[in-house]
This record gives sequence, C-alpha cells and structure tokens, in this order.
Amino acid sequence: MKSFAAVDLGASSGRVVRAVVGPESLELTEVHRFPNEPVLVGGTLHWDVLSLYREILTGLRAAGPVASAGVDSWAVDYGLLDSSGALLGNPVHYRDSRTDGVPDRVEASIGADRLYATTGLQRQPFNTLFQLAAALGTPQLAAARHLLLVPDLVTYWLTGEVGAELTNASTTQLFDLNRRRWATDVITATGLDPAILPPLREPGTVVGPPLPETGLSDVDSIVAVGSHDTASAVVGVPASSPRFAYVSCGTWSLVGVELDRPVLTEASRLANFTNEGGVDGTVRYLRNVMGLWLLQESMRVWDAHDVTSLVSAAAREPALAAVFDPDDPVFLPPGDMPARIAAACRRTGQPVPATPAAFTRSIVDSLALAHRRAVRAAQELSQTHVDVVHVVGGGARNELLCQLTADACGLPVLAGPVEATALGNVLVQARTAGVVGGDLAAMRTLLRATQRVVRYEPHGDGREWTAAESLFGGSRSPLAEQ
Ligand code: LRH
Repeated sequence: MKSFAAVDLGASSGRVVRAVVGPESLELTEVHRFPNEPVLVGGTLHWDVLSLYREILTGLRAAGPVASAGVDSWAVDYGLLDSSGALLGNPVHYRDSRTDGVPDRVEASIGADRLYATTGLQRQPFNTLFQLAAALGTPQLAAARHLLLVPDLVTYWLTGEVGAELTNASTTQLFDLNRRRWATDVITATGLDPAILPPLREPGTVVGPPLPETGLSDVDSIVAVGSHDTASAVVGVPASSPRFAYVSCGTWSLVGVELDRPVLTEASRLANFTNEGGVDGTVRYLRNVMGLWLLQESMRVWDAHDVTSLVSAAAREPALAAVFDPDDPVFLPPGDMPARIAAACRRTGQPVPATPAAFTRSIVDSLALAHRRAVRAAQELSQTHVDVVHVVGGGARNELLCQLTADACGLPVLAGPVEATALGNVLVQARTAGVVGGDLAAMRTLLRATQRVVRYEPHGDGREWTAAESLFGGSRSPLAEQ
C-alpha cells in the first residue's frame, strides 16, 4: 500500500485529498478544502491563482508523506510566462466577457467545419483558442514565452518543469485529437506563435520532485494525472461495462459516453458535442450542460446557504411546472440567474416560479431534461447504446436530481462516488507507482469494490418528459448557433 495526494481545483472550491491505495483497497481523506473566489479587477474577471497555490502548499503539507501528488482543475484557462519564467498577470476566468463576439470572428477566418475536423472541440466562447484570439495584440501575449494551463502552471511552480498534460490540452481547441499533438495550422492561422505551447505529457508521466522552495520534502514526486478535472472524473466512474453514459455533475454537468475514437460528423458539430482526449487514449464524447452553476448563482442572489433544505423543499413542488433550456448562453456569465430564468419562462409562456423552492425545482427539472437530451444525442451521434447512467461528482449527493435524471432518461442512475475526480487523479498516480495494475476497467473494478454507489430506478413511462422537451427545441445546441 502507498499514499498519494490529489489536488483538485474546482470553479468554486479546491481540495487536497490523501489516498491510501493497495491492489484491493482505496481510502480517501480530505485534508484541506479552500474557497476559490474569482476577483473582478480592471473590468476583467480573474482567478486568484497565487492564493490557490498557497492553499495547495498548505494542503500538500497536511497530506503527510506521499509517494506522489498530482494536480487537476477546470479546463481551458491558462497563465502566460515571460522569458524568465515569471507569470504575466493573473489567469483570466473563462466566464469573463472578453471573448464576446470572438468565436464568430475566428470561425469566419478559419472555418467552423475545419476547426471541428481538426480539433473535434465544441464551440464554447471560453475555449482557449478564443481567449487567445481576444488577447491578440496585448503586450502580455507579445511578451509570453510559455502558455501553461492552470494545472500545468501549478505543476511548474512545484517542480520548475514546463509541459502540457494531454487531456487538458485537448480542451483548448489548439490540439489535434486524431494526431494527439498541437494543431499547428490552427494555431498559426489564428495569428498565434506555436512556440508558446509546451511539449505534451501523457497522463501518468512523472514530472519530477518538488523544488526545495516548496518545503514539500514529504512528497517524493509530482505526477501528471488526467489534469482536466473531467478526464479524472471519467476515470473515476465505477462502470462495470462499456455500455454506460456519465454525468460528471458539479458546476457543470458533463454528459456523454467514452469512445475509442472521435465523432467528427456535421451532425455532431451542430449538436455541439465535444471530443476531448481522455486517459489511455480514450475520447470523452460529451456535451457541456450548464449544471449546478444555475443553482449556485441563484443561491448567491438569494443569500441562501443550505442547499439540502432548498432541494428538499423543491422535491415537494409540482413537477415540470416551468422548464427552460439550461444551455442557453444567457446563463453562462455570472449574474442574476432567477431573473434570467423568469425571463425564459415568460418568453415560452410558462408560469414564473414564485419562490426559491419553485425556482430550484425548475432548475432541477430543466437539468434532468438536459441530461436526457444529451444522453440520447450522445448515443445517436456516436451510434452506441447505453443501459445505465453514472452520476459522479457533487451532484451525486442531490437525490432529487439523480431520481429525475433516471426518470427523464428512462434508465437506472448509479450515483457516486462524489469524489470521482480525486479518485481518478490518484488512480493514475497509483498505476504509475505500480500499486494498481492494468487498464481503466481494472481501476473501475477497484472503485466498485471500495466506493459507495446508490442506485435510482426510473419511474413512469417518460411521456411528461417528452412533452416538456418540446420547449427545448430539439438536439441542436443554442451555443452552436450563437
Ligand atoms: C468542469 C470543466 C469542464 C469545462 C469547464 C470550463 O470543471 O473542466 O469540463 O468545459 O470546466
């Protein structure tokens, strides 16, 4: 048995988890949790990355002696280093408005179909490609020698080594998924210098020991894991066969299937399905559903803090009284979600929820509907068939959402583990250390033997969900048409 540490940075909080792993055992303990609060300054929304780094060091010291540590975080965002290795400004938050109008401009010059054929990536205004296109001509970008995605930036500070872990690189829209290398033609066509993109690393690569200045003498080495949080979360799905869909449910609901190769059809592009690089050469074929962000932002507006009692109250509200399409881009930036939801209900001639409980019900119903739409579209577009939906991440705790997802999909939901991302992170490290052997299926066998999973059977014949779905407008994505 050996111990490992996972650093998992989410959009609203970060955590450091210690895991003790053996061939037949896997135990997690959270040793440090800290808030991740973006800062609006000079009209731009930033991540406070140095305070995150300080908390990471605190957490890794608290983890005690470990064979290795690995870092994952949300995708797409990056820091720029100058020629001396200094960070050029705080990373900008993917929900910042600097990319407004940029996707249209970039696609007009490169071609949306060419971009999809090369990178396989969904159209999201926050893709790294669009963020960089928005920054073209700034002194910061001109001075940049290296671009490091957030987990790679943390890994650089810990080890002094520059690199780009592959699963997260695949979310940038600067990465050629078929060839598994940087998409140099897309990068140069955008006006960017390909030299700022560091050499790629496969998940499982040992990066090196922590630098003495970190004070982490108890950490033997830093290992590149599936550094895109969703890549680690999908490793952490305790599936028993390949016929599963997943909902990695937190700030976002990432809904899709695991494939051997990308789906690059026109129908897939128009449905805004993405092909992201997974651990062991897999493809995460999925759609971004707006997720519990809708509830988190609403709770901020209501100054509410108890999500459990809000969801219990929502469970007593009438079902499907008012639904809206969570993937509408109006819900992407921070702001007054209840007002935006009310406007969406008015627009579609539905009653406007009157209380936080009714709004919460409307959010959960709408997310379950969006899960159903994405699970169906993923199967149709990839010509696969699933017989179970795994819900992992914080959303697995939300009983109402899990039950309604089962009802809406007409499939059993297996909920848990809540800490799938941290588990996927440490499993890749444990394999590198030779503690667990084999492929993803072997790791998932260990997860099934050691982690708690709750089963929800689907209720009803799904007719009311079919009726409610008509308000959504089919399988095309509003983001693809923006
Ligand atoms: C989830 C996530 C998701 C990305 C988004 C930016 O945390 O990594 O997979 O699309 O953040």
